[in-house]
Amino acid sequence: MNDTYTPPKVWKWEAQDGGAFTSINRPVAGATHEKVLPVGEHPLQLYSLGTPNGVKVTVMLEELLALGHSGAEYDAWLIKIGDGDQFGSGFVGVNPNSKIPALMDHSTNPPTRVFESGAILMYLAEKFGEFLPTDPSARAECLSWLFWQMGSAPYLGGGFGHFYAYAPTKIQYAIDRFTMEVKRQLDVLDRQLADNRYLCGDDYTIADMAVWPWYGGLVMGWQYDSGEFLDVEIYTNVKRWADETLNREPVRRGRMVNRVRGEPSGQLRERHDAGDFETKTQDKLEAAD
Ligand SMILES: N[C@@H](CCC(=O)N[C@@H](CS)C(=O)NCC(=O)O)C(=O)O
Repeated sequence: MNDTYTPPKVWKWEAQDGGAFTSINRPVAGATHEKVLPVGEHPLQLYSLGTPNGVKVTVMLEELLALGHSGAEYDAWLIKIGDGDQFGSGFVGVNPNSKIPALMDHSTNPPTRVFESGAILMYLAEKFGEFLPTDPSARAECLSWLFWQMGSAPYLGGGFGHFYAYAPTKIQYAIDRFTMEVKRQLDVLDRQLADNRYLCGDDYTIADMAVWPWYGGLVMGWQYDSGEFLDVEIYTNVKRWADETLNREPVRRGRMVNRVRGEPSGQLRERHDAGDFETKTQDKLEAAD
């Protein structure tokens, strides 16, 4: 146990401890620099990065396009959060909270801004009438799981992931606390998915889109190199659902958009056209250089 720190009376923003993200963490909001956001030709302009929160939205857009909703065509611009792009004035205008994903819908007059991935999923679901049941009870169940994700994932990312993978020192108290909670959350999902094909029943919904990038990714062993530590193999129903979801073609496509890690052939850093999946992946761009 580290018991050498006594908090001062008033916390001050001083030298940081060298953990991941220290260069972008600040105790104040607002823009740090002037930067106008680019706007492409499609009605929907997404400013994002291929993290679990970003993937939720690109999967939704690819699912809508796969159903034939041409109004869901979008430009996906890359926001490099490690470089502080989220603090540019244009981005802050779309999301005052300075976090990806952020969406502008230019098909409305005036254009509509939407931030928070759960709000973006709901906005798109209502706009296109897909992936969110209209029956009040089924809708309540779907929104319950959607908001479960919004409330739970910060314990996974900001709690477990931060202290297990990113913090400069391993603090057993913090790792124990958040591991306990993440395993409890996985058990919540495992029990729900024991009796349901998808989170809210037989149909794939925005709840699955929100939960899968975080908890599906965890049981796939993609998050924090923590699969063995969390013994993810025991959550067999979550694994079955995660595999089935990954087999959806729009999910595979959505995962590639704004992705900057992994195989170059799986990275479509910016997407402006459906054809970009064939011609603009990172392997092809690098070969053309
Ligand atoms: N609750 C937000 C969380 C968004 C979020 O945490 N985004 C992270 C990347 S996954 C981010 O932009 N971080 C940049 C920063 O904190 O400065 C949502 O679901 O949209």
